[in-house]
Amino acid sequence: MDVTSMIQKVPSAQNRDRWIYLFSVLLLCLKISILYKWGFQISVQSFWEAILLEFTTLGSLLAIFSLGFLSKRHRTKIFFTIHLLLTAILYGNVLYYRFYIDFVTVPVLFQFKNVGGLSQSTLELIKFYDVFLFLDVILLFIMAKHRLFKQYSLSIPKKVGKTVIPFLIIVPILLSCFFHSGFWNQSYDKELIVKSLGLYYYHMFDIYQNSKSSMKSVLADGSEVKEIERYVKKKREHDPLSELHGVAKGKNVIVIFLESTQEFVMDREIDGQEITPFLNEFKKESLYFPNFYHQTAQGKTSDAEFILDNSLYPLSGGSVFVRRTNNHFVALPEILKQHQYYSASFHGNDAFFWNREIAYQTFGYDRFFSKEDYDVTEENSINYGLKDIDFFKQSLPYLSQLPEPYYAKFLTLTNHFPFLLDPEDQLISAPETEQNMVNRYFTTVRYEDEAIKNFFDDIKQSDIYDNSIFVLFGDHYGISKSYNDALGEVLGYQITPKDDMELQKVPLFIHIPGIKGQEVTTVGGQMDLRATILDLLGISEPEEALSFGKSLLTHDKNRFVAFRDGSFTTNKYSYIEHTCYSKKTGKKVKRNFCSPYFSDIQKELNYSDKVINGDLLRFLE
Ligand code: GP9
Ligand code: MN
Repeated sequence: MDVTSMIQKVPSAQNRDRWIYLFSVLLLCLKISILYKWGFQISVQSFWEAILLEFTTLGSLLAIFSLGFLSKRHRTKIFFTIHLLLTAILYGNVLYYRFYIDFVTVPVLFQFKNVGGLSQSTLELIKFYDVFLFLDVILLFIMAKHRLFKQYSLSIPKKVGKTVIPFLIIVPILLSCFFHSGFWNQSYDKELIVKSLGLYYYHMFDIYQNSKSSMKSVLADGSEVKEIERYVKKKREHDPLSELHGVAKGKNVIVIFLESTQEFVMDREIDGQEITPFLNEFKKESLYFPNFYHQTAQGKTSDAEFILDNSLYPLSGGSVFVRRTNNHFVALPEILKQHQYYSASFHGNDAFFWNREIAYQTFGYDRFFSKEDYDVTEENSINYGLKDIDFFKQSLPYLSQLPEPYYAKFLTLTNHFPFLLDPEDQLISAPETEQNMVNRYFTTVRYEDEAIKNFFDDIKQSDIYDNSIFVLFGDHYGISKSYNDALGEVLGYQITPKDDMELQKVPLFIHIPGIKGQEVTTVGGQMDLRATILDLLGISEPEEALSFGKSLLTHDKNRFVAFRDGSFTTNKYSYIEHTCYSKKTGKKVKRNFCSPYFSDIQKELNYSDKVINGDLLRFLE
């Protein structure tokens, strides 16, 4: 390289643009590299993987910033704007990741209000040290304004500019795609994509994936349905009828979503006081499932609702409630309608939240009792809406007027991040970890337990109780991985990756008046709820439905619970972050113990995506 050409004079404006270009790319690259490790906890397995990630990120930045050179004027302003925009995208990801341990996807932007929007939940996630993430922006601004470095001319020989920069943009990404070729098939594993492409190429890939999936429903011709049908049939083949098949025939089905309630709260005390005194007793009179997992993703409660009603996997990006309400579905309300059931959902929040008012029409609900059906005042509401105790109180008169038999779904709300409670509703003292959010969680769960107790006290006074079965379950986690240190303090052990999966257990109770309580240890997930309810009602899955769940009351040693990111658990093994663990010993074991499940799990997640993205159920009518 001709060094003298590096120091020859170039026109001053051009010179400033080049310095800004160089610094923008390098500063942003440095910032992201730090965040890969400390902000996003990307687990790189080897030195080469780490280097590739650095270079793909550098390449993406060079590519994006190079666009500025397409303009002949205002380049400094353009570089600065790009820098600001990329920093905003980065910070958006940092905030989202802090709670959800996940990366932003295009659909998340469309459901912005539902992931906290600009509410207290978001403010809770902002930390004072975040200002450091904007230092480079200030530095660049000063550089541009005061024309720092103007005495040093930055000249890049044409040859170098034409070869080195394109080389840096293209070669690392090609190498990385080759190195991580698996991500094409596992495009639901977002950490793997970010690891393979770097954050900014990940976002481009996500935009590409989303536009592709929108096209899928236009292009689908139904030819894929047969293969999926075969798979579903085979999965259910040889399933014996459960002993409780049809035991609840014709009864009302009352489902209660326990907001953010995880299994670890059961039978646990804080300062000698039970967190869930009612539920601890209730489980003795119910079928209780201690090995039941939530399978939700970015759609949170709406995913739990979608899974329950459709027995399909949620999308890896965004919520079906928001993205796919024009599809044809064969949801639980529709199936039950064929058996003369009326369906209603009850929720003390706005009807538009999670696009419920539209989604419920798609799924066949007859009535949605939302915020406007309740008397909501400053005193009886907190956080997202009506307090649980008032919610149940005000819902009962509506419930008793529904035509029987009915399927009624209650969505509780008070135990929602950031777990706010008025002092008069705090029924136990909070633990005293350094994370207030974690401490508050236990008090809102205790409040929720009280609300459920009141509901059952009231309902037992009416004849609804004897004519109904009750299904109560946690919709998703409340305490995300980010708070593991504080949570570990309360639970009394240090949380490791394998514990993370066990912490995704949520309590499930099926209470059938007249049937003795027992613990059912089957390993299952929310995907299995619909099959279990239909099993109890003595109704079989309709021919025109494609669903992947299995009744939790039938025995099957090949069961697995697959999660949206491709991890899974069985009665013996758990597969987490590409590592196989024995559940008995908690130790890593050889991959071959987990590998027999790989193919079915990948198939199921892909088939489910195909059903949703291709709107395939319309071909089965
Ligand atoms: C709000 C309720 C809670 O209406 O569904 O939403 P979440 O954040 O848990 O999905
Ligand atoms: Mn929820």
